[in-house]
Amino acid sequence: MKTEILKYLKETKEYLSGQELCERLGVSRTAVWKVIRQLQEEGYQIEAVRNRGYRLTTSGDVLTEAELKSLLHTARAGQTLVILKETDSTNNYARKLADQGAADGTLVLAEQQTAGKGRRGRNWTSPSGTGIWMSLLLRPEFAPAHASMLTLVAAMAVKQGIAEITGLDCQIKWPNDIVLNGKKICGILTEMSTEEDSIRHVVIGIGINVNIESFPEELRPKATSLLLEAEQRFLRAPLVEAVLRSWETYYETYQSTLDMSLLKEEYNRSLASRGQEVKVLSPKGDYTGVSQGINDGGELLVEMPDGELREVMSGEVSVRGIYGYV
Ligand code: BT5
Repeated sequence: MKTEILKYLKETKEYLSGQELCERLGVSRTAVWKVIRQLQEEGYQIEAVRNRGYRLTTSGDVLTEAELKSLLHTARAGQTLVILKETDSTNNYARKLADQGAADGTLVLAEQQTAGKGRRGRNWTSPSGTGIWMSLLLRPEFAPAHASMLTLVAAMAVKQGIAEITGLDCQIKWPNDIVLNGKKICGILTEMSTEEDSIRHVVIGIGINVNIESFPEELRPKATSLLLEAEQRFLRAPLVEAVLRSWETYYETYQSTLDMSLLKEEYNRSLASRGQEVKVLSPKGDYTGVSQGINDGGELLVEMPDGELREVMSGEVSVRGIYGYV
């Protein structure tokens, strides 16, 4: 009922009478009033005027189930929602839910992470209320070998979602970062659980710095937020909605070929390093070459000085720009 009331309030510019709400929903005035109170407590500014009814004056930056459900247009992604005040890592939480049988498309979101994870044991700074810290659970039918490319697909969705909501044109730093003006605005961590030759589940963790005002000293040279770049605050829920909607479109395309063949052109247009010198930090020795974009398998093609084209897999290496982080 909360979701429906919120929807009606958003659709109605003028006052929505309590009587009308009761009739539409078939509930008592007290029941409606209780829900309005709950919404106010969650941060919505709702005017209640005698003989006229209720009016939503502003939508605060509310990240609740009712808010997201009132916005979502997806078939699966986010149709089951778990929203937490605090957790160690939404990826860990989603994995636990997966082990308990949670459905494909389940989305876990937290206001704050106390031990947000990056790749290879690194940390992800996730302060309260200022970012999107979320994990999407997938139960794909395809073989484990195809899962690494999901990070690239998710990166495209984040870039597109940010563009739609903020107008900002981000770039992708292969394989898992979204960057804006040379600094990291989003990181993606894809984790998979397999059984013999099949996928049990995949968790795609996405961290987007939305309204973060400042970063710890050591992150300042390479991290940024939408607020810092646009000098404006953004509501998180519409951004979550836009990212999930884009995700479904790109994921559908991906699933039709199970590689990047239909997506790579667009991906490469967004690639921060394209045509630039990059340093590949590999366990077998570092080397430098020119980034030529990804291939159908999602590997980064790096052209060596002698013209040899090396295919770089995401699992084994780090890629750095020659003149800085990107
Ligand atoms: C990543 O790792 O970029 C993956 C980050 C994934 C975070 C999401 S949030 C929801 C979900 N739940 C989780 O627990 N994780 C996922 P990596 O490429 O290894 O980058 C990590 C590095 O980025 C760190 O070592 C820092 O240098 C830097 N960093 C940490 N927090 C940052 C932030 N908020 N913004 C920008 N850079 C950050």
